Amino acid sequence: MGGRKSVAGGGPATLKSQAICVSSMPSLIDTFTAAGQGHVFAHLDRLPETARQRLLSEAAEIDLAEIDRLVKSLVNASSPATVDLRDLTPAPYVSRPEHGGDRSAWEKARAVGEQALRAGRVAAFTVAGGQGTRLGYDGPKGTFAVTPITRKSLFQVFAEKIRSAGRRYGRPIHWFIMTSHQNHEATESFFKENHSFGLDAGHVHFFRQGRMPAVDFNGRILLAEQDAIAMSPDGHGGSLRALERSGALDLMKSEGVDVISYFQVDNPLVRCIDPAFVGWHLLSNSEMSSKMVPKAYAGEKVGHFCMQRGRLVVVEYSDLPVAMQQEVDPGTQRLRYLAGSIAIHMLDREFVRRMASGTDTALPFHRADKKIPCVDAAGNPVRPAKPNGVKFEMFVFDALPFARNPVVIETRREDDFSPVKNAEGIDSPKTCRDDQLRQFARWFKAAGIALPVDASGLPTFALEISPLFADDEGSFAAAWARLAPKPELREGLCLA
Ligand code: UD2
Repeated sequence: MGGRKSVAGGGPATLKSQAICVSSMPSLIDTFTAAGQGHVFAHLDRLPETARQRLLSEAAEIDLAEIDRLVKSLVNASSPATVDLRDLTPAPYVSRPEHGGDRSAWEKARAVGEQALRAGRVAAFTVAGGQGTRLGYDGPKGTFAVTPITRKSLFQVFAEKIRSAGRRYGRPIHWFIMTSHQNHEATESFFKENHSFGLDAGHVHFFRQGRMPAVDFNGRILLAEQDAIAMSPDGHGGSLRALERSGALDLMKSEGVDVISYFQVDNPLVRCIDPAFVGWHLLSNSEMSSKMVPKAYAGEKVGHFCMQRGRLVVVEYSDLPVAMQQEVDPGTQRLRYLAGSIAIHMLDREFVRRMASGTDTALPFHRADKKIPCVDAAGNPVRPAKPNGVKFEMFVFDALPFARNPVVIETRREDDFSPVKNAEGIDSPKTCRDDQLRQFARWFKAAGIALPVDASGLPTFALEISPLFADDEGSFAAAWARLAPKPELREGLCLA
């Protein structure tokens, strides 16, 4: 197949980094000064040459016109732009068969998805640029160990699911991984050390997402150090322009890939490759499709799928008034805004290109007030105790209103969603481990073997099933049936 970009020596493939052109120093400084951001170079004269170059190259990354626009609309405005909550109604979605959905339509979708997979049209895409601050884990989040017995990392779980799907459909699946400046090298090294977890390294592609400078509450760009701008990742919405800028879309095109299966790095339960989802996306002639789960409780921290003046939108939990989050539908007696977004999407390749071009289709930026370590005008470090500035981020779900025929399908939470976000409590390593164990027990049960479980379905002993052994109920039943002799069902059982 033509056009593959892999690193010589069989290492994982790195796509283009964002092209940075350091313009001549005086003109860059003049431009910043004219934009009221000249203080960025206040310490330049005192810096050694390498530090000067570093600062200049960071400055050259910044689109000053964009920052000016964001400062005017989100920071300085007397009433900063807020999320538009007018005319919202709950979005329709395709129900699962067990909730009244049309079983034959689901079967057809699955068949269409499988055909696309056999034709090599689908790539996996993980957004892994986030910082894992809430988890308190120092390192790329994808390297965090999650499985109950063998302590596989998130990345390894995804790799094995992708390998397994590639085997099943007779076509190796390309996997694109978006990193950030903070974790790019560490992520690549992790894959190299682990030989890409058995995947062909030429099918694993890394690229960095873009960055945005943070500003203070007067719109002045903050310096992290005398020689460094306070830059942070531009949000998972930045993935659309990073896919384009890195050459990933061109690579997909040359490989015949036109469907991108998008998921977050924090969710090991995700069905990285779900034929029915691919099928619904293709049958709907959709440019962007999403999975929903019925919210577990009113205040669950997920986005809400809504319709707004004929367009599909996601309103984040932090933006939807509590009264609306709690509203009950009198007909069904369920939450009115029931459809929760779990950040699993299917994207059409050329839709991503259109969104990335930014003409008429730019994703909005959101403002996040944060405590941002920085240096003051004299160059002394400041470690703020309360928010001292603003970061700008894009959200991928803001692309939905621009998409043709977006479709939302229901999925089973227990088979698609158990993220690791917090060190303890909800969405923690413990809840995620238990959810994996419950899934294994359900697969055994469906194959006719009752493991001892508690009232919540949690097995009384820990075990593990590799995605290479089975990745759903059906494949488990088949793999278990082939197994001879059968292993003893006991603590520590690993099926690989
Ligand atoms: C996200 C969704 C929420 C729900 C939830 C499900 C937003 C704003 N909210 O909440 O509606 O769907 O997920 O789990 O998205 N990331 C990057 N680069 C960045 C920022 C984030 O790659 O600049 C990745 C990050 O590595 C992670 C994902 O995006 O995989 C989610 O980021 P988050 O943890 O900030 O999102 P969260 O949990 O607030």
